[in-house]
Amino acid sequence: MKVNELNNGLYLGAHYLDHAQQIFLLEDIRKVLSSAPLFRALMPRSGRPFSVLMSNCGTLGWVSDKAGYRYQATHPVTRQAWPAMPASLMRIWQEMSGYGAEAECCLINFYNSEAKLGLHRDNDEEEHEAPIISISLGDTALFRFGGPQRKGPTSSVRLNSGDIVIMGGTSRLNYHGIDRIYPETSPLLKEGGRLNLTLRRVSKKPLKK
Ligand code: MD3
Ligand code: FE
Repeated sequence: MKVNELNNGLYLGAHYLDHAQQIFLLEDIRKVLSSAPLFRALMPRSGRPFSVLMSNCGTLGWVSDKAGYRYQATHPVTRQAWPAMPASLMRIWQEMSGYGAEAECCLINFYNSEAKLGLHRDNDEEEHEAPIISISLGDTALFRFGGPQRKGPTSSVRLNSGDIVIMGGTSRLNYHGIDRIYPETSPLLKEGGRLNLTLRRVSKKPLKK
């Protein structure tokens, strides 16, 4: 696999997962979603719904509602603990993060052909030393990334099914978003659309004794 540095600490590994690996991972994600269904999060204050549907697995999940953004241990609708992180995702984190502790959260984003995610930074984690790792499944997305300031210049790249993105170093807190989904560009999801998985460390590593 060739890994390309797009920006300081921002890496793209095209075709990280082959088709068979994508099918196995998708099976694991379907199991997660059968007990922790996708929900529609609301933006803080305005209460406007995200066009992206979300769920999580791991010990913590990212949620958003009128009260704000946060990580919490339970699904906002079912009130149950999030399903455990599948071994397939733990392996990817171990292989690619270079971080000496487990990921605590996998945020699952589902995009239908109309969904987008506006330019934002991921800053709700306590730990910024760990990278964020993204895996794309299904239809191709147009990913836009910039720098530490909202108004700075941006570049765009297409993310295809099976691609991995690693956001570490100085890119960890940079602005990014998804401008569009290209319908019918992947046969992986029968219903169409795109799943994005982001692996995250939320809390600081316990100090070594
Ligand atoms: C660059 N997700 O869930 S993943 C998100 O495709 C999110 O669903 C997008 O942004 C998606 O927060 C993009 C790639 C990504 C994730 C986090 C980053 C890129 C990043 C953090 C810093 C810089
Ligand atoms: Fe993000």
